[in-house]
Amino acid sequence: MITMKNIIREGHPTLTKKAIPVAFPIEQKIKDTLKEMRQFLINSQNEETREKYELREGVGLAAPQIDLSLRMLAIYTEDETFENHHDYMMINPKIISHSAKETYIPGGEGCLSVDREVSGLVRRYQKVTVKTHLLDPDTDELIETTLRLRNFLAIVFQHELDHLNGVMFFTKVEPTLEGLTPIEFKLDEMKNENNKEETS
Ligand code: K1U
Ligand code: NI
Repeated sequence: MITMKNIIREGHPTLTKKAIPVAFPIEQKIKDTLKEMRQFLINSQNEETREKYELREGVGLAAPQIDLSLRMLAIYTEDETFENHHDYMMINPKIISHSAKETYIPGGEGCLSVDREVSGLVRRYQKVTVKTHLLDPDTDELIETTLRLRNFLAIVFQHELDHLNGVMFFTKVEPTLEGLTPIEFKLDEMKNENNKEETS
C-alpha cells in the first residue's frame, strides 16, 4: 500500500528529472504499481482510510512522486461540475494539441510532494487532447486512446505531466493572471449562494 512515506518531497533529485517511457510489453510489476498509485488516490479520498493512514487527499499522482522515473500517472477525481467522475491510469501520455485559451485554479495548485503553502497562480491550457495508453483496472488490458480533457481535469493532467518532465508547479507560479478566466467549481457557487441566503 502506498502511504505518505512512499511519496518523495521537493529537494529529491527524481522530482526534477525527466522520466523515461514505459517499455512495451509492460511488465506485470509496472501495471501493479500503477494500480497501487490509483488505490492511493481512492484511499486518500475516503475519510476513514485517510485518517487511519495519515494520508493527504489527492486527485492525481505521477510515478516520479514515488521515486519511479517512468512516464505513467493516475488521475481519480470529479470534474469542476461534480457531475462526472474521471478515473485514468495513463502510460506514456502525450499532448497532441491544446487550446490557445489558458486558465488557472483561483486558489492556486497543491502538490503531495510539497509540504508548504505556495502562493501564486499557474497558467494552464484550458483544453488538451492527449494520446495515451490507458490501463483497465479490472482486466489489466491496455487500450490506446485519445482523450479530450478540459478545465479542472486538463489542469490536473498538466500538473501530472509536468512531474513526468521533472517540472514542479512552484517554478511556474505568477502573482496574478490578468486577462485569464479561472476555473469555476459549481459546488463553491452553490455554497456561496447558500451563504448569501443565510446572511441576507
Ligand atoms: O501531483 C500531485 O501532487 C497531486 C495534486 C494534483 C493537483 C492538484 C491541484 C491542481 C493540480 C494538480 C493533488 O491532488 S493536491 C490535492 C488537491 O488539490 C485536491 C484534493 C482533493 C480535492 C480537490 C483537490
Ligand atoms: Ni504534484
